[in-house]
Amino acid sequence: LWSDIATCSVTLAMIKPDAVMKMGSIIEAIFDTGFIITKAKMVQLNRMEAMDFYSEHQSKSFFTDLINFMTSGPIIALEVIGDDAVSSWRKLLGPTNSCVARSESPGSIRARFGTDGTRNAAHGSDSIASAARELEFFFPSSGGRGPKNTARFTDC
Ligand code: RTP
Ligand code: MG
Repeated sequence: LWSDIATCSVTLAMIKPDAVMKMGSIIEAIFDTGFIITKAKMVQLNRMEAMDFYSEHQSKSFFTDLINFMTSGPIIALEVIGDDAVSSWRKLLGPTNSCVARSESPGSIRARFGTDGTRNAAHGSDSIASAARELEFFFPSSGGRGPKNTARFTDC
């Protein structure tokens, strides 16, 4: 049971536009590593939404490239739970740059499914506070229109 693992926690994983066609392999890697997916949503971000999500990077030289990339097609947002989810998901992701990932962490998601420093297949929250903000961004507690998500994973 997940309740036996004191550090069971939650993070926001995202499959980026370059890797949506490889979602099957990425989701398989998520389960093979022992995570559980508790929410999932495919959406295409508009520029305002992408700039809001990545607002911490607005002054960076790569910001425009990042926003162009992140709005170029649909993404898949995932709520992922597991043992120390924030850091263990980022470990599975590998280094930010997929070229670096292929030399330093060959089995990682970014090594296997990403292309370069921008097109790097997937995202992971970088702290527990970021995870809370990013999960609220994609899965607002108010819910919006449509069926309410009443699924409960009570063994975590
Ligand atoms: P992420 O937030 O997407 O999980 O990635 P990260 O923490 O590993 O890297 P971060 O520094 O937060 O950068 C966010 C995303 O911006 C793009 N990027 N491009 N060309 C560049 O130098 C560069 N640096 C970062 C990547 O898509 C990166 O994941
Ligand atoms: Mg980041």
